[in-house]
This record gives sequence, C-alpha cells and structure tokens, in this order.
Amino acid sequence: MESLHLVSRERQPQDTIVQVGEVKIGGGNTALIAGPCSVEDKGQIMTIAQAIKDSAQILRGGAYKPRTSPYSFQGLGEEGLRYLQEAGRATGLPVVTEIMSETEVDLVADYVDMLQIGARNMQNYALLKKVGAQGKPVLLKRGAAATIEELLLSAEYILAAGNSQVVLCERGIRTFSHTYTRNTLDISAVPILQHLTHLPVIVDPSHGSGDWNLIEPLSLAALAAGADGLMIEVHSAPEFALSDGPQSLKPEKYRALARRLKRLAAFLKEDQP
Ligand SMILES: [Mn+2]
Repeated sequence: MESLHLVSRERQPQDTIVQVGEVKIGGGNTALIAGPCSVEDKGQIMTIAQAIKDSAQILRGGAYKPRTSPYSFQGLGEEGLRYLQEAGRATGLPVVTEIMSETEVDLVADYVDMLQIGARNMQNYALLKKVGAQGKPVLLKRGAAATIEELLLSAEYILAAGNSQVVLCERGIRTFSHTYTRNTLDISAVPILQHLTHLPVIVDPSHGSGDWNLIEPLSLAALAAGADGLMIEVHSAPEFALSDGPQSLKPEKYRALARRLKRLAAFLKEDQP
C-alpha cells in the first residue's frame, strides 16, 4: 500500500478506533457482532436480540438481502429496519445492517448505527462514495474474489469521501474446496491487513465457512491471528431460517462461544510482547 493512501499504516501508525454507539472496535477493543442473517419478523429479531444481549456488543440483521437467486427471500426492507431498530433499543445494543444501493443510504442510516457493505458490493463505487459522504461508521466486507489490495482501495474510496470510521471484514474467498465449506476463510488476510492499514479488521466465520460446526474453531483462530472482532450469525431455530440456517449458531451455543472468545481476547491482550 502506497504511503500516500489514507488507509495506509505508514501514513497513520496508530490504530483507528471505530465507535458504533458506545462500542469501540480496534486499538485493543475486541467487538462481537451477532444476530440473524435476515430480520424475518418482529418476534424473531427481538427473541434473538434478548438471547444474545449479554454476549454480543452489536446486533446484526439483514433487511435488504443480496441473494444469489432472485426467488430466494429478499428481506423485509424498511419494515425489517424498524424491527431491528426496536430490538436494538430494547436490548441496548447498537445495530448494523447491509445496504445494497446508494439510493437506500439515507433511509437506512436513519434506523441503524452502522452501515454494512456486503461482499457482492465491495466494488460498487457509487455506494462507497455515498457511505463515505455520510457520518455513520461503515463495515466493509471483502469480496469473494477480491484481493487484499482491492479491499484496501475500496476502503480508500470511503476515507477519501470523508468518512474514516471504517471496519474491514474478511468473510472467505472463492477457492476450489466447496465440498466442505461455502468459502475458504483467509485467516492470513488478518495479519496482512493489520500490517498494511490502521483500520480495524474483523472476521465473519459464518459466511467464511457456511457450516455452524466450523464457527467455533474459526472464531478462535481469527482472534489468535489478530482480529479486532467477529461477526457471527445466530438464529433461535436455524432449521426454519429464511436464509443461512446451516451456518447459524443457536443462542446457547453462541453464548458459550462468546465466553471462550472473551477469555481468549483477554489472554491475547495480556500476552502481548
Ligand atoms: Mn447471511
């Protein structure tokens, strides 16, 4: 990364700390983001939020869903944003949701504390410029076929437009091993990004693997590799989920994992050379 780039560690040696509501990410602050893939109805998001409120710092839930098939559930739209906001207020958790189009940015920003740009939109430059020109923090996911350089240049668009509150998210890349995993989680991206940029780096093991059995080992590996946080999909009834059920943890499993992750994060902080 050229040192003239705003995202570069050479240009700014100290970690950027991104603030989402009262929650800090980066600079030694580890954040756990959790919630369902999609907001399905008011009861569903409220139940999950209540079940994880003491184990997660930020609540996630999709209202606009970029689905591979046009016949899959597309999300509740603004109704979903309302339910997500209500669940966040009821539990005291700030909320994050994905935006798919620059025409939705103002509407979505009214309801949530952080805007997510999904893997499929990582190089939607109109969207990057638009989220860069508004004040809410941004969670930028790496595209499934994007290089680290391309991810950093997408972040650069947001910083160049005036918003430096950006969190990068590794969520798995396309390789040839799809028999057992949905994507290949690129753990090596974490220390590489931590070296190249001052922006916080988190990992999404849910989309990175596609299999709830793999969430725990990959989450532990991500923190050990230096991630500033994790985003994990949680659903009370994964078998009935409208999206991504097979990769979702039940709340009790998530709570047990969060306890281990907090212990590991504390150990890693103590053990720093
Ligand atoms: Mn999902």
